[in-house]
Amino acid sequence: MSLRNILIHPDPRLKKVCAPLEGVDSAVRKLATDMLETMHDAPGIGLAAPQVGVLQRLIVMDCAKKDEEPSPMALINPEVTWASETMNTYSEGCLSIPDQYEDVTRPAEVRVRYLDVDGQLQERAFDGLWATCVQHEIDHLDGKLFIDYLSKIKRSMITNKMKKLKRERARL
Ligand code: GNR
Ligand code: NI
Repeated sequence: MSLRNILIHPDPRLKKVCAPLEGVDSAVRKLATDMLETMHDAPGIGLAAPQVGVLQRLIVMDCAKKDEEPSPMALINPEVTWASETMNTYSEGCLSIPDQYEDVTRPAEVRVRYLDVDGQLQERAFDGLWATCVQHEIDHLDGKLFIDYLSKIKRSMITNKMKKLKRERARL
């Protein structure tokens, strides 16, 4: 297990459309394990491979509440196959945009098809925080961040804050 460095917005790698994985091998399983460890350490409830600089379609999540059993998941080449018409608004954050939270409205329920770490095709329904999180993570694979749902003015304010944060971190 090893922690990976999380990229901070703005970074050109966070804007790329990621490539599908051709199969599931030990390198993919190692990446998934490292990403889960990095996500828990952050701490966060989800993480997408491009956030650690890997431009491949892999996401990890664990949206279990503190009083629930942990339920870590890794999803390879995830695709939304159905989205509810009912929408849900959540105050979203992102490990690549630290300490910034804004309301985002998305479908309340989705079905997602993906490969698990054993290379088995799976399809699962997500609701509540899980539904928000899986859509936020799949957006990362298409180079999309939650701030892309905000007004231009809010987005540029947040981007400027992140540029400042990166300058300060670089000076240390
Ligand atoms: O840790 C995270 N929390 C979160 C809260 C509301 C909606 C989405 C998220 S995902 C985020 C981790 C992250 O940046 N994943 O890409
Ligand atoms: Ni994110």
